[in-house]
Amino acid sequence: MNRLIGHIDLDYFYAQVEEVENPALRERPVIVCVFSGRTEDSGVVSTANYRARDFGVHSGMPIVSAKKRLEGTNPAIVRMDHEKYEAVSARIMENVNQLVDVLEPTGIDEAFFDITSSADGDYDRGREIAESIKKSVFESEHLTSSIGLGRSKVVAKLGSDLSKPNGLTVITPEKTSDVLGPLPVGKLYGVGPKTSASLNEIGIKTVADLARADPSDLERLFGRKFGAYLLAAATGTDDAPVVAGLEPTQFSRIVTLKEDTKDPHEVVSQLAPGIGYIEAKLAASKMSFRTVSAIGILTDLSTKTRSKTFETPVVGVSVIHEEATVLFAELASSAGRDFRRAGIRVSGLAHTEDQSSLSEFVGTPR
Ligand code: DGT
Ligand code: CA
Ligand code: CA
Repeated sequence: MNRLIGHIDLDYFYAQVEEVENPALRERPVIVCVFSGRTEDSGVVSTANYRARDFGVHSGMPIVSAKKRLEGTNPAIVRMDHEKYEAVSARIMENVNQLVDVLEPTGIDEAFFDITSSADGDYDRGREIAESIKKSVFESEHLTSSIGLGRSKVVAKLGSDLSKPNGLTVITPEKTSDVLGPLPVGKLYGVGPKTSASLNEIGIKTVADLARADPSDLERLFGRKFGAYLLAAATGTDDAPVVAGLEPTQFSRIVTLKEDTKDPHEVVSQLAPGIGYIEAKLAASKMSFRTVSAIGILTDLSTKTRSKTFETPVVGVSVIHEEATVLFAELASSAGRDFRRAGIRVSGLAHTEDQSSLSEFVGTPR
């Protein structure tokens, strides 16, 4: 199956958080500053909104220089409040974690995610999921973000950068070399100014140049491991997995049906391997679930979902088979169309070990 790896990066993060808190700032250049305290203005710009960037202000610039560039523009100079941004970041990560298969936060305002399974390997479906992530972050925190979607972490990261701000770049496997090829090598994740300069010296300027480089040349210059990485990065074939940084909150599987159908028994029988996959995930992570959802993607490509939530956590999947048939029958009668794709999701996950320790705890007199 095609891998669908995403990278989300929040736009001008600290400054945007300040704008959300104080919307009047949107009309002005905003610089978020780290004051060193030596003199009134000593310190650096942590980040700036895009209005301030138009005047050449950027992260890491001395506050004095930024102020000079912004003379006469009525700039807002805001003191950095790291705890505030951490709190917003934590809420966003929790939120996005619920919309993807696996989330790997890699910084205060960015994370990789894997949606291969939720999207059933399909890039149109992947685009919809990415749009729903952007929408959810905007609706919950009023922040815009940029997302890249592609076959590898390197491609995804590059994509989020290409679309900034408030963008979505979907780079399908077929388009990968066309999109990456013309870019300078320095755009690749893990290729810093030093590596870039060494590559340029041997005539490798673009990603396309790097993709056709002689592997033994790269190995000689950069060592076996990094040499191989560079080649994989340039061809979009790096297979580094997205490693869960947050507990999963759901497991899901969506399949494309062999034929469009309304028959719930047929749908569930084709979903059997998917339910097996969910069973394996639950067992491997020792988790129970509370909610089963049936997801139907109809012939007009609209998505309908129906869920059942149990009073107590459920271990094992026999109940999924039973409930799925009921839920798909309900979906079919209300939808009026055939299903083209169908999926199962379990959510409300909890560690089964926590439950046993909880019941022991409850049984202990206090
Ligand atoms: P973007 O992603 O280009 O729209 O803008 P930012 O501001 O989100 O940039 P990013 O993603 O590189 O960094 C995320 C946050 O990290 C940023 O809002 C502030 C902080 N940050 C980035 N670079 C620096 C720096 O050089 N110094 C300090 N103190 N903080 C920084
Ligand atoms: Ca950012
Ligand atoms: Ca970032």
